[in-house]
Amino acid sequence: MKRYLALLLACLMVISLFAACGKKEEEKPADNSAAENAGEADTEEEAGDAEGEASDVVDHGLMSANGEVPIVEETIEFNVNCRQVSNVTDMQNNGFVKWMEETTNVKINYEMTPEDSISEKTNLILASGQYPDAFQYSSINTTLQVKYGAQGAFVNLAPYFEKFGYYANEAYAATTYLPKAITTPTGEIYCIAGVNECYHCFYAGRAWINKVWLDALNAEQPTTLDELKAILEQFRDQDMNGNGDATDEIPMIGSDTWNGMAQYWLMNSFLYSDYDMQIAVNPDTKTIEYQATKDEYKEALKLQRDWVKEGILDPEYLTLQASEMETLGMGEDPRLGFFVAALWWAGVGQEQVTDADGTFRERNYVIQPNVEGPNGAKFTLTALEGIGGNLVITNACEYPEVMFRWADFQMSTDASIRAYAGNWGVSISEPTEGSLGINKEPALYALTGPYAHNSDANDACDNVAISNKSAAVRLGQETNWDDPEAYYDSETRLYIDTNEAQAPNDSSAYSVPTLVMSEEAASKRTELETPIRDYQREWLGQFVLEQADLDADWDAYVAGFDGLRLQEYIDLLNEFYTAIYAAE
Ligand SMILES: [Ca+2]
Ligand SMILES: [Ca+2]
Repeated sequence: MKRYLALLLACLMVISLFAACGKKEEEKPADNSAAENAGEADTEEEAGDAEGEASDVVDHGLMSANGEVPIVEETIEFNVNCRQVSNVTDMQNNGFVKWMEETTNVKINYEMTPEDSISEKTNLILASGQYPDAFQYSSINTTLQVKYGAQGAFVNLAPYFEKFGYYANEAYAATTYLPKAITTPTGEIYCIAGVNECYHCFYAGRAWINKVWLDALNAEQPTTLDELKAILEQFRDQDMNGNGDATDEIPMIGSDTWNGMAQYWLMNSFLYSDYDMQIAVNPDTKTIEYQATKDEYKEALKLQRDWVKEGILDPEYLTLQASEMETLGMGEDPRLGFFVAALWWAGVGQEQVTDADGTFRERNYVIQPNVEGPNGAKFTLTALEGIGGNLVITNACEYPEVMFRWADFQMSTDASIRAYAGNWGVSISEPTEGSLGINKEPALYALTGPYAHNSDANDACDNVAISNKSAAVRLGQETNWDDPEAYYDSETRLYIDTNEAQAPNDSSAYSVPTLVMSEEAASKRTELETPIRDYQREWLGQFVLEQADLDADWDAYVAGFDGLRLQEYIDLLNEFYTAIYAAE
């Protein structure tokens, strides 16, 4: 800490010197002497409390103009802790990492930790006080940022964005949620977060219906709950898979796979469900409300209770494990009529089962948009924040400004494409003249081999570089639209399905955004959430399976939230929601 302050002071002096002389950025010291003299500035206490942006920024005057590379003339090295992901087999010798080093003159010495123990490792390092220069993708969430940031362990980057930000600022300006989602209640920013606009993740509350069975019934895809019910009844009553047994079809089911909870897919025909805490913004009052005590929620439970009783909603939907649903869906005869899951392969595998008609079974299931409920409600799960992993710079870093610029440069479009798909001339090439991407906009690049993320090429650095993985970058891959098979590339199909079936029903006005809280509030939030979530889920199951009575026991259920301090929880959310978002 003391060293950090000293550095800061030294740099302050350098900055003011430059300001006084009116020197330009190009006229900078040729060596690191400013840093070496840092210790001598210790006594000038008054400078430590100086206000304004410049006082919080370390600048050795070694860097090129913002956005330009190389960032420094003489190579500077940093030690960075980072998570090991399976798609980057050797981080130190990774093609993208090498390219970054050559391009920026910033060399990173990586200390890698396997993905499943990175959180534990990070906590150990944080407790030890022996910090690397930075943590990259090391599970340092906003709660940890606020905690250790307040202790001075992390560099407040807010003024760095202002003074040195170029590509990061550009990337954030193109979103609605950054930098808000990483700014503390007192205005600090303790990380550079990447952007990851996974389009199909924005509307990931999907469901899939058996198109072969629909065609056999001469039925259109349902648009209302009533129409859906009529179809499910047919699935129940008829031998849809033609195996001589009219009872082995499962009309509707879900599981605990990603967004596989059918209870919440159905809920969205009554009121907005976030599939998790059952909280939603009321767009009229701009406040957060609790959904699971509302009349509409009760109506949705009644419907599920009735559908279970009628044999069109399999009661296993409440408890089924992801792998169990896949087992049900991948047997010799297709058995699933309709299932809820973000990804179709959670229900029927990915091109692994070939049906009697010779097609891959997964192609026989088409996306089913949310349907309208009895009161006209039709929502869809929406979460528009595309935030990637982050880089957190610590107080051990001698050149935080260079580290910042290094991360900032990774957010340029070129670096982001390289990190995502690999290097030009190695994994990607210029797209064919006039070709289109997955998004049917002009393509940005063409793959020259298998997608580097899925191979052991060790050329791309996806999910571990600090990238601007915008929708344009993700969907900019050249696609041969003359080939009918193009649609069945997973990313392409998910994009098109999401765009056509989910996005038109955007419910983002109801979706609770990221709320960066004070340390105390964040820990209170965590403490309150688990019991509330458990209680709501427990009762949902009991009501639907008639272990509790929706009429007789409803009031007791609602009253039970008092003991879990539900109101305190909602008030806490609103306190921060109002502070961060209500001004808009
Ligand atoms: Ca049947
Ligand atoms: Ca059958």
